[in-house]
Amino acid sequence: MAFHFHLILSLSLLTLVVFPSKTQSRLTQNYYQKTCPDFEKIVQQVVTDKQLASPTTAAAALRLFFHDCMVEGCDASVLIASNAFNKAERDSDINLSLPGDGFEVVTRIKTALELQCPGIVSCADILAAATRNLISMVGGPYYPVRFGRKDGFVSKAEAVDGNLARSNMSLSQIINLFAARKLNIKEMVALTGAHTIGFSHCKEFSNRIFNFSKTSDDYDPSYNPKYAEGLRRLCANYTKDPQMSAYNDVITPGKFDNMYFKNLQKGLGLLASDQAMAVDGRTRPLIDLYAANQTIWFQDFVHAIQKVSVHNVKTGRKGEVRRRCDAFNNLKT
Ligand code: HEM
Ligand SMILES: *[C@@H]1O[C@H](CO)[C@@H](O)[C@H](O)[C@H]1NC(C)=O
Ligand SMILES: *[C@@H]1O[C@H](CO)[C@@H](O)[C@H](O)[C@H]1NC(C)=O
Ligand SMILES: *[C@@H]1O[C@H](CO)[C@@H](O)[C@H](O)[C@H]1NC(C)=O
Ligand SMILES: *[C@@H]1O[C@H](CO)[C@@H](O)[C@H](O)[C@H]1NC(C)=O
Ligand SMILES: CC(=O)N[C@H]1CO[C@H](CO)[C@@H](O)[C@@H]1O
Repeated sequence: MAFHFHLILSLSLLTLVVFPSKTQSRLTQNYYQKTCPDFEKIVQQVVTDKQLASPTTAAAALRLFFHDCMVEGCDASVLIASNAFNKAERDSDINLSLPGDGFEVVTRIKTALELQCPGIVSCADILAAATRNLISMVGGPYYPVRFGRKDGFVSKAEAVDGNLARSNMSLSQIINLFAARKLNIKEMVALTGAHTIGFSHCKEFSNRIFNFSKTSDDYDPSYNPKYAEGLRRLCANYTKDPQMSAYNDVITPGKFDNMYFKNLQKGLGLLASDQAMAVDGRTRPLIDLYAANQTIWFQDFVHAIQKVSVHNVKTGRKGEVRRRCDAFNNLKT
């Protein structure tokens, strides 16, 4: 009897020891149920108002969230503002194009939540929740998100380079970057379907539309000719006006649908990195699959974005709940 009891005790101790070491297991869907019961309601209200007033918000938040998770994990490190002592992530060269709407929607949600349940909800959870709600608001799938992320203590501009894909990288380089985050080729393609919304600045694809072959002022022949001509007109003044941008998905720019993949099949992929996926044998079958069946893409996108959204999250004392999303609580850095 005593022996039996002892065995059960050590078994349960074993489970106690084994499971909590997986940080992710501490995230739960109802994390704020007792401490901030209106959390999801407030997120939804603010997000709806903001998206209706500024339809560019959904794409802005999604890109911001992805960038946050790829550098230091999903810990709101991308939201920290630089100061005299620290050049933060968001001021790295690649982040200069991160749009203000993404930051602003998080700030608004944080302000509303601090009135209702001060010091409870992390900025990292706000960004994860807002992104999920915005994706579904523009036509994408709604998926469960687990909460309990803490905000990180580190945000360095120099940590960004090499962790995020650039449109001028080769497909192999991009595949390796995703692989370094344990994201395989299928997950990479499914995630990049995010380019079904939002836009890109002309300089991100100007080399494809002006002087492509260096010997004459032509465009990348993998573009659909009418599309290339349109882009050349749109971006004619881009060096004088660096804000000039084009929709990532020229057919249904504001809708989260599988048009991005159908576009790639027709030479309507905006970035060189987009078009490369339609040509390369490692990715083309997936482009064709997702172009043919949006349901399958949604399933794969949900799997992949859920994986991204728990990437390297901080829990317990490895992070804090920031009072404001753009500054560490302890201002000494
Ligand atoms: C495959 C590698 C990827 C490359 C090379 C890439 C590159 C880019 C570039 C250059 C832009 C335009 C930025 C600008 O000019 O403002 C952009 C926009 C965007 N990217 Fe990606 N991206 C990649 C994957 C992803 C992934 C995985 C996601 C999300 C899951 C994502 C979400 C977005 C969104 C939503 C926009 C539009 C932002 C807006 O309209 O404000 N991208 N991307
Ligand atoms: C891509 O462009 C960036 C910035 O324009 C440049 O610094 C980098 O060297 C380029 N990378 C490749 C692989 O060509
Ligand atoms: C393309 O090349 C021509 C001459 O080779 C030059 O005059 C022109 O400025 C170039 N255009 C761009 C956008 O670089
Ligand atoms: C480019 O600039 C010229 C002269 O400043 C102007 O006439 C033209 O409308 C501009 N084009 C675009 C697409 O903004
Ligand atoms: C898409 O795939 C789903 C799941 O495999 C299947 O049930 C559905 O019939 C497919 N739809 C089309 C249009 O092929
Ligand atoms: C959105 C955002 O914070 N953008 C910043 C990017 O970097 C420039 C230059 O450092 C800042 O002025 C922007 O505020």
